[in-house]
Amino acid sequence: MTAFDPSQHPHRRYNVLTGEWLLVSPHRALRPWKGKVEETAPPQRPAYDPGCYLCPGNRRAEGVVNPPYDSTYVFVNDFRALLDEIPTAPTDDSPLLRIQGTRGTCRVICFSPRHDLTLPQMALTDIRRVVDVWAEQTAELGRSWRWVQVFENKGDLMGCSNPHPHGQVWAGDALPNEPTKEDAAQRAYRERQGSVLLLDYVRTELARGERIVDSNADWVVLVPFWAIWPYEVMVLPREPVLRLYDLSSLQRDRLAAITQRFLQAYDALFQCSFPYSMGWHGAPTDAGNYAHWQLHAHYYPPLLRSATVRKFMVGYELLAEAQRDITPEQAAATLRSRLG
Ligand code: H2U
Ligand code: ZN
Repeated sequence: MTAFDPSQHPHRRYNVLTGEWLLVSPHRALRPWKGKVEETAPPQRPAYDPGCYLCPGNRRAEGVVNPPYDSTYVFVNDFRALLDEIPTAPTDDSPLLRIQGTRGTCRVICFSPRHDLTLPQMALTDIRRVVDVWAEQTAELGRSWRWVQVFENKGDLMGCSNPHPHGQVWAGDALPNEPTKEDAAQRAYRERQGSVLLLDYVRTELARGERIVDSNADWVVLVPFWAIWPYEVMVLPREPVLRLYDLSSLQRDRLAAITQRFLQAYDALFQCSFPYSMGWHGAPTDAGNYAHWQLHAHYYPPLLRSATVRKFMVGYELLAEAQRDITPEQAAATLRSRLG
């Protein structure tokens, strides 16, 4: 038997942020594919679409008319998943049937008045404006709500309902599952090691180099050691930052720049507008002590080997644990080769 090689032999990797394991099966990457082939989106869209509910001046589904906005535009989601006010929820007697009332709000963030653009196609100053809106929304909603989730679903593969460039922000009084796991892991690490988990992680990755996609004076883009999705990346500051609104003007400029660069590399990967779900995780916005936190973004793209072949989270993933074929190191090398 030959020596163990993580680029060839099945193994498990530990996600230090969530405490979950991942199965890596690099030898499977070359298996034949006779499964679902996704349609590719029509390449050209008009700069203005009279039928789009996000374009300036258009009427939305519930009758509200968008203003003639010329940069970003934020509005309260007409079909929000969380409401500011609800009656007090009853507690159930059974410990097996736990329920809690929850309050919050949801907004939609239009990134641009231009219907035909995506984030990486926008001018750098306009991407920078989106960074400011992410920060402003987190600051404003964070005054009322414990968790503010900024996110974007891009592409119909990720269930995005409209190609007009936009993201969302949901804010609520509960700490949802993913940040709860990250909070516990970062807190435990800080208690054990006396340092911040994700700062130590970035330093480790910069020293190793093999999973780094790109970096600049303030930011690192990497494929995490424990990435589940084929071309998943994390965006991390080099210095301690708790929340989006703590970023300096220069850090925001450099975030816009590195985001534009790696999103263009995403698009170049399979010559398509690369779909993903992304979102920001920063310290919760209640009065707790969150010195163990470090701001970061996750990008979860579904595509595996072309614009039309996606990864499904099914079978073993749903019933046992997540699994990937190409290694995070291979994915990082491929993304690096697509940087402009
Ligand atoms: P996606 O980012 O998943 O496409 O969702 C867009 C949101 O826009 C979705 O949450 C909202 C939907 O509720 N929306 C409105 O608020 N008004 C509309 O007129 C249509 C869609
Ligand atoms: Zn539009």
